[in-house]
Amino acid sequence: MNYYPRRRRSVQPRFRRSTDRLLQLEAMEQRRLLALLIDFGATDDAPLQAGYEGFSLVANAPAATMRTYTSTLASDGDVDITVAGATHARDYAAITSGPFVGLSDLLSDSALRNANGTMSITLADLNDGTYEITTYHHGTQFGGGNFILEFNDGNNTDVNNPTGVANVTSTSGTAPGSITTQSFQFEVVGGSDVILYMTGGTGGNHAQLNGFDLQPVLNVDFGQDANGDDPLQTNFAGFNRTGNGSAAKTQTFNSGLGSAGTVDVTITNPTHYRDYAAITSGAFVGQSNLLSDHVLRNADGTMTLTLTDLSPGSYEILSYHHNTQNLGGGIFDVTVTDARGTNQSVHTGVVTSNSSGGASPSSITTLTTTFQSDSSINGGNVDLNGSHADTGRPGR
Ligand SMILES: [Ca+2]
Ligand SMILES: [Ca+2]
Ligand SMILES: [Ca+2]
Ligand SMILES: [Ca+2]
Repeated sequence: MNYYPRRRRSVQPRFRRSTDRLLQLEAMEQRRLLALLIDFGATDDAPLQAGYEGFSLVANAPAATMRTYTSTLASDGDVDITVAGATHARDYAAITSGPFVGLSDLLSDSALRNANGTMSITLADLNDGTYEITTYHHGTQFGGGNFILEFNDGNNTDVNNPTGVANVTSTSGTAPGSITTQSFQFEVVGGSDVILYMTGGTGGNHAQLNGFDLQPVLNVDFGQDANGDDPLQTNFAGFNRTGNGSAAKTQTFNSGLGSAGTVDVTITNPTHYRDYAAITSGAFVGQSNLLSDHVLRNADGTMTLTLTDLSPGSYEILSYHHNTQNLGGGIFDVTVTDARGTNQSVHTGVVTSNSSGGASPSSITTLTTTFQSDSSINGGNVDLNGSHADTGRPGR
C-alpha cells in the first residue's frame, strides 16, 4: 500500500513519547486546532495547564455546573460541558519532582467525590462522529481512591446500563512515577450527548478527575455491504461497497477530523471485497467484526486509499491486515505521498497475517503510518480490514 497525503503538516504518533522538541511543538499546535483539553479545579481556573482550558467549580458542594467551549468539534460553535454530582473541587499541592512535574497544573487540582455516589460529566453539541477521550485521575493529596468509570453515547443511550470502562484506582503523591489515565472511544450519533460517570468516593476514598483530552478520530471498517448487514466493528463506520470488483468508491464519513465535519474516503483499484469467517476465540475475538472482512487485491497491482477534506494537522493512521481463512500471506509495500514528498517508502515487505476458520490468530498484522494532512494510500496484495486515523499528540 502507498499513502498519499496531500495537505501539509507533520506528525506525532499516538502514545509515542516525543524525544523531539520540534515534533512536540507541532503536535501542540495541532492539539489546539482539533482537540478539546479541559483542566478541572476549584474556585478559579488557576493553576491552569498550558494548552488546556479551565473548568473551575465552587470548592464545596458544587451544584451542577455547565460551561461552554468554543470548538470546531461543536455543531453549534461551542461544546457544552456539564459537571454534576461532585462533592468538592480542590486545588491541592503541586507536583514537585519526577516525570510528571510538567503536568502539575493539570494533576494538582480536580473535581471529586469523597462520599459514595456518582459524578457525571456531560458533553453536548459535539458533531457526529467518533472521538477518543483520555481522562486523568491523580491526587497529590488524598489520592489512592478507586471508582468505576462508565459512559453513555450514541451507541448506548440506556442510562440504566452504561458502558463500563474500568474499575479505576487513582494514583497519589507529589512525586509520582506513574499516573492513572483512562483512554476510550465513544460515538456521537444524531447529536447525541455523551455522559461519563465516575462512581465511588466511599469513606473519603477520593474519586478524582483532574481533566481530560478529547480528540476526534475516524475509524473505517471495510467490507460492508450496501445494505449494512455485514459485521461492523463498534465505534467504526462501515465502508459500504457498491460492488465486488475493482470499481473506485468514495464514501463520506462524519468526523471531527474533517475541515467541514466530514472526511471522504476513497478506495481505488481493489480486486475484491470479501466477508470471511469470524474469529470465535482468543485475544482478537473482540475485533472479529473488523478483521473478518476486507477490501483486497489478490493480483499484483496497486490499491489506493485516499482521505480528503482533512483539517490541517498532524495525523497517524493505524491499518489492519489480516485474513481469517488462510488466504493472507500477501506481501506488500507502503509508500506515502504528502507535502513532504512523493512515494516515500514507509513500510516494505509487510506480510498479511492469517488464521483459519474460527481459529484464534496468535497475532495480526497492523501498520502505523504518519502523514502530513491530506492523504491517500496505495497498495497491492493486501487485505485492508480497516483503518483508524487520529491527530497527533505530544509525548508525556
Ligand atoms: Ca483553582
Ligand atoms: Ca453549545
Ligand atoms: Ca489545573
Ligand atoms: Ca467489518
